[in-house]
Amino acid sequence: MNYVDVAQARTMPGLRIVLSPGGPGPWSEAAKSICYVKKLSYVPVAQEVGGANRELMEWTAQTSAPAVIWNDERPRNIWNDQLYLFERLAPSPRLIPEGIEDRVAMFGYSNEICGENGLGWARRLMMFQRNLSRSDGGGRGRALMGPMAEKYGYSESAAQQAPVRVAEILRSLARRLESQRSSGSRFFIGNELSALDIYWAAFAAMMAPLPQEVCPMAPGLRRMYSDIGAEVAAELTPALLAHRDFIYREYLQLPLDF
Ligand SMILES: N[C@@H](CCC(=O)N[C@@H](CS)C(=O)NCC(=O)O)C(=O)O
Repeated sequence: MNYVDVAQARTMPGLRIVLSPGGPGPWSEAAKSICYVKKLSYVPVAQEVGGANRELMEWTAQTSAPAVIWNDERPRNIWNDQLYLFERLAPSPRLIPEGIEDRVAMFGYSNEICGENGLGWARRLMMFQRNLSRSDGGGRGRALMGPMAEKYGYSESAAQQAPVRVAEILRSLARRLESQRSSGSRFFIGNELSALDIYWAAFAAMMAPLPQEVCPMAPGLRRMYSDIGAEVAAELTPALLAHRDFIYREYLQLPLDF
């Protein structure tokens, strides 16, 4: 991935996406995957993971990735805003279902994965807890994790609750997939690919990263993503992982490149 820096990106027109380099950040990977499916080209811009990101703050009024900027329009910093923009710029293939019931379900489940207090959020709290409670103080990880833990709502009690939340969401996704399968669909919603399938595929990395050949990660990051505990492991069913594999195999780009 050839990143430009924020200062340079601000002078450019078109679609620019600020991404976290170095690993499969699930929100970033989902945005990249949606662009891939829609054949939307964009300029990748580097965020500094855990850093101050002052120029990004000036540009987008926040410091997380992904941030999506189209021409002079307001920056889109949240997954659903980003999805609406991508859908507008490239309506085909449609990733937001047309029928209202399907649309409500798609956004509801996607919010459970991507939204505040959702699966990605809660998994991250679990990672902070593991890291911050290490007997060696977490080493280099701690310098990175400390500021991020604060930014993303870490507290000991929130972290205690996190595996329960992750497990609950996985259970619900697995039930949905099973009922779709029994009515003859291979997708979470209706009979075609929606953004929900892509969100699931991207966020599954936070529990079971794809093999190193297609998802090259630093060993520490891979360990952190894979260290899910018994409660979450019990709900991460073979069917959920098979669905992740199906979506990557049929629709997305491998190997991943960050
Ligand atoms: N704002 C995004 C979520 C983005 C997000 O949480 N990004 C994290 C990914 S772990 C990030 O940028 N972390 C690195 C940092 O904050 O420096 C959304 O709601 O769609």
